[in-house]
Amino acid sequence: MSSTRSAAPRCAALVGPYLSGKTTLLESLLSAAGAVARKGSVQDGSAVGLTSPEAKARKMSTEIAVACCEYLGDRWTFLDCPGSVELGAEALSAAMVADVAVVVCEPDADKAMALGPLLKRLDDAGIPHMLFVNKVDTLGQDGLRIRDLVQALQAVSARPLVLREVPIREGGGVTGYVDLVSERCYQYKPHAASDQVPMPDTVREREASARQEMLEALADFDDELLAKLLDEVPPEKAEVYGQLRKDLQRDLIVPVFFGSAENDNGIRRLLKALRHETPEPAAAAERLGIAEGAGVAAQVFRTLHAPHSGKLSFARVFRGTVADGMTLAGERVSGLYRPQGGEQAKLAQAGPGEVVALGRMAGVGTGDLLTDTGPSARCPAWPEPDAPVYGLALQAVNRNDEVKLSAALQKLLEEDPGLRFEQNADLGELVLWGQGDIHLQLALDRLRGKYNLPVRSRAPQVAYKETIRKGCAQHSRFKRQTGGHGQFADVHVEVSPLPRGGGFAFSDRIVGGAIPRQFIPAVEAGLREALASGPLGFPVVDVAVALTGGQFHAVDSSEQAFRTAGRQAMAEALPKCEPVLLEPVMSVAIDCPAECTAKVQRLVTGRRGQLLGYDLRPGWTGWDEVRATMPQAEMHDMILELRSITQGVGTFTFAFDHLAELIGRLADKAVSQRHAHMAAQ
Ligand SMILES: Nc1nc2c(ncn2[C@@H]2O[C@H](COP(=O)(O)OP(=O)(O)O)[C@@H](O)[C@H]2O)c(=O)[nH]1
Ligand SMILES: [Mg+2]
Repeated sequence: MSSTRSAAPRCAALVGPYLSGKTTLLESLLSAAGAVARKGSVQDGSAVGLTSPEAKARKMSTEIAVACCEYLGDRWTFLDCPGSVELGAEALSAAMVADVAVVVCEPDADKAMALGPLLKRLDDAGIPHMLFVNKVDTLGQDGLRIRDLVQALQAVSARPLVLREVPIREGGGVTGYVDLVSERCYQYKPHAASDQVPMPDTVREREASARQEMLEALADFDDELLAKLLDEVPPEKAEVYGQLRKDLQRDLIVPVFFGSAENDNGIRRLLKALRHETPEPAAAAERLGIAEGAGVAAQVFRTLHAPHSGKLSFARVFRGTVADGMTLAGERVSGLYRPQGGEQAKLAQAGPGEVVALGRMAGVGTGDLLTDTGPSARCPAWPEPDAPVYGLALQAVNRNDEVKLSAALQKLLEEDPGLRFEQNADLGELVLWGQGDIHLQLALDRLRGKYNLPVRSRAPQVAYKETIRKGCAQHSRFKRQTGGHGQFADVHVEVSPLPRGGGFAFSDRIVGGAIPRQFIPAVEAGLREALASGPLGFPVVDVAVALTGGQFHAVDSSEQAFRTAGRQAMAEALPKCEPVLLEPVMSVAIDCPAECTAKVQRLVTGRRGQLLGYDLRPGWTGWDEVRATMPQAEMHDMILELRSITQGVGTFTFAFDHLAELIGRLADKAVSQRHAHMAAQ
């Protein structure tokens, strides 16, 4: 099939759940292609896919790793992606620029649900993808049948899954496979290419029915093939390959392969399928909205601040030739590299299809399309980061690192657009937001490791407020005699509660000049100052104050004195007005697979939430959206529980809704924590 040979290097992203074996698969692919002499391992941190100190320390992928190889004369770039749901944005970025995504999964039907959101994202973006069921070495003789797994996975895929090979199972488990197009039969050999063997009689029937299913799936998208099947005319192999290629390219079908990355089984089969069926880079370019034409176009999919080389923008070239020193997006390319795992080899130039790292492009960000004719422009198809669901309050261990901290956070945000930070002035807190604890701990590790900035983190404070339940009249006098002239101000106020959301209202009911006009704004300012921290220690809201009377002294009264009197009046009045704590309540929409809806509802009520109802999640088949209101105090670690009851796929969005009175044990606890916090300041 030389017609499928491509001069331009093609690119496959390895995506799928954490621990499914992507990094091991990369190692196996590189080893089958002869690009590594000896297979590295995840356990000892020697795998090519573990590039950063954080990844090596955790023995898990924490960012996209790039690795190139050549197989049967074709050049390939593999992008090994993190599998953690918290780092999903990174995986999607890689898939965006790839020609095909290989979704790696485990042979476990109970874990099928975990693949749903990833498959949907790939479909939404129109990214061709195939499934690789890894770890078939763990299937015993009576273990799960691949066809049952495919059926379970079909429930979470909008596109038909098309089995491309059937397993041969003998003795202990899967020992080989029959390729359903060539109908050749292969026997696995440990860490080596499989041997072709005669087809055992035991699989003949299964092979024929699986092949028929495959052809019928293809015929759904091609009338000519359908006509042949109806007439029982066997299609040519070349035609079948052609259909497979065409349907994969248009993301109409999801071919399914299997094997064992650990034992290097099924790897050459996968490589050959990639070779024959992966679309040309032009298809990805079209998907990204890159028009054909002259000039350079490269799409940035990752940004890294590397300790030695400085900022690196990882990009795939789709048009023209990128050269070191040229001007791209109005900036000079200062260093052009071919990434290979954690290493960068210097390059003079790179052409269409290649994945490169561009040095020191200060104004360029992930998602930008770079051309040699204008400024960088964000790719319109580029996915927006998911809304954050987990926050941690940060504090530099060394106080004088505060300025360095915000500069380093800016860099982290450039590397990871899914992070946000928020300066909460009321609470004096810097809160880092992201997708979960792994995501944020990773950011903190980078602050410590790369920027030498040790930081402490804790759960963010809840923005409690307080108000009053009843009113009172208050007379306060401020009088001081110090040496020369003294200070004097006397005020009568009436304090009363306002409805929720009322804020603060001041009215002036002074008659007959009991307090001269010019001092009244000072009284109001003093009253307002006292609202910053009420008797419970929180900002006071929903209070009205009327200034009803007072006295002044011709010499000793001043704006300052009336301001102090106002503040004092408020401080003295509030404790008499039955202060009560108000807690922020959020409106929340929780998305989950429908089989988890009941559990999610229990999660909501278990966290003092009020269920408002649930509906189908718009645009998602088999998913619900549960609507509720929930106290902010209950939401800090909610994502952890939500993930644990939804195989990691549940998610939510939230927004402030209202303040609600909080009394009893929880209120007492919040107040005593606040007082302890204030005492420690
Ligand atoms: N039995 C078996 N284990 C595997 C296979 N592939 C990977 N593993 C193991 O699964 C674990 C996770 O592998 P890794 O490649 O890091 O998964 P990733 O998170 O998808 O990158 C490691 O302990 C691997 O040794 C396989 O084919 N068979
Ligand atoms: Mg990995």
